[in-house]
Amino acid sequence: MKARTRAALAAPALTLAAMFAVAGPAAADTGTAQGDLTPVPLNGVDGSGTAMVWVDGTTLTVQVEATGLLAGSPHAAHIHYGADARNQCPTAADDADGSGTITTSEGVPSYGTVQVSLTTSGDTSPDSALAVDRFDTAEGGKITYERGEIEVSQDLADDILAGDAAVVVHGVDYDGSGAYDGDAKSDLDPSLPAEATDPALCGIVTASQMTDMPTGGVQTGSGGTQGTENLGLLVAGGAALAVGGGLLGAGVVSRRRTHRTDA
Ligand SMILES: [Cu+2]
Repeated sequence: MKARTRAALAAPALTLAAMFAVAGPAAADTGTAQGDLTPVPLNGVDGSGTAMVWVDGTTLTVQVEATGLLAGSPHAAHIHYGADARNQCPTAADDADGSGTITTSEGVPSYGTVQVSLTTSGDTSPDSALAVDRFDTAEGGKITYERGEIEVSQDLADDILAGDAAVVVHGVDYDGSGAYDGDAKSDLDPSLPAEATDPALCGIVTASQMTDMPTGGVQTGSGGTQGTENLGLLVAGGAALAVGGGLLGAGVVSRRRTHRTDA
């Protein structure tokens, strides 16, 4: 009996602990960081863009809009940060080997390493840094990216809110051929041309006034967007059906009353 009582007392205590554990992240910092994306020097990109990051505890929603990118090609995009980095975008002085271009590696002393891969679906960790099939393709040279529910470490969330993270969009066209090609190999993956991975646009995102989340709710990348939207429609449809059913029920009731009054 005594053991049973103890167990019964322990259960609510655990539940309470679980509730606090859930409440923890929600009580963490929230805020937004945003920045303008500008061409990485020497890399021949005539483009621009904006990046916005909503931070809610350790969950990010990221929006990136950019133009002037190589059309019809996928553009890897990441949040970069480095504790030892300058937390700036590269300058022409970062062309360490004097090749006349800034490679991704040459940008690392300024913007740090890949922390988040801004993929359209699936994994968002640095493991997906070169998952070219899961990055946005620049239709007409433009990308419009939005994804929510990106989980990061508390440290990175703090670094972003501190204004130390960079959003970098990769993929350039040095020879103007209209495709990723050329003899120069990527410093990240020699099976890819350097054009596919060299940085095109960069922007440091810094704390900004709290801005409303994207309208239409948090979407989970273009891969997951479809599903989320459908889910939203399903839910909305279900609600409408419930309301409709209620109205129908009311109609039936009033009709009955009318009948009764007539009778
Ligand atoms: Cu990157």
